[in-house]
Amino acid sequence: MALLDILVYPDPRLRRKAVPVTEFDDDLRTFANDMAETMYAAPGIGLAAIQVNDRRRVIVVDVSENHDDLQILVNPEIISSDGSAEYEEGCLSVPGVFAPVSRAEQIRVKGCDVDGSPVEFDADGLLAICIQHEIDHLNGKVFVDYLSRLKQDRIRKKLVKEYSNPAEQRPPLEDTAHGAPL
Ligand code: GNR
Ligand code: NI
Repeated sequence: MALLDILVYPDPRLRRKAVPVTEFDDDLRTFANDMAETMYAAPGIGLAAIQVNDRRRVIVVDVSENHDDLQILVNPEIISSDGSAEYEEGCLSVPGVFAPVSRAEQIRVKGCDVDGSPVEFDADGLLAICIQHEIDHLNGKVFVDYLSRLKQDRIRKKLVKEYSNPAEQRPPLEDTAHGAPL
């Protein structure tokens, strides 16, 4: 088990599009378990691989109070959605920032488990919000993208200052072992 470093907005690596998983091997299982450990330690209710600088389409979610309802979803997709609901969102990659975001209220999710077996289920409530938030990450999207430009500018400035991570000081983009070229 290992804790992974979480990228902080506006790190450009959060903008990369994740690639479908094709190899359901021990490395994937270890990585997914490390993601879950990282999510629980943060603590958070979800985590997308892109946030820990890995390009695979993998998310982990657990919206339970007792941390006993972990779901690891590989290549997740929303195949239908209904209604809309607003919720005060936060993100481990945007620490200390919370803002209302409107999303679908109910979704049907399709994907695989960590062994590559197909899964399909309905989600609503916080689970539906969290899965939409995580799939956004896999597509290079962060919840602040739904806010006004003014709010985005304020958040960017605050986090650049707090985490002193202006683009010039960061290492160049590099591909992870499983990342496809940009
Ligand atoms: O821990 C998290 N809480 C949260 C609260 C409201 C809406 C979405 C989330 S997901 C977030 C963890 C995270 O950043 N996942 O990408
Ligand atoms: Ni997030």
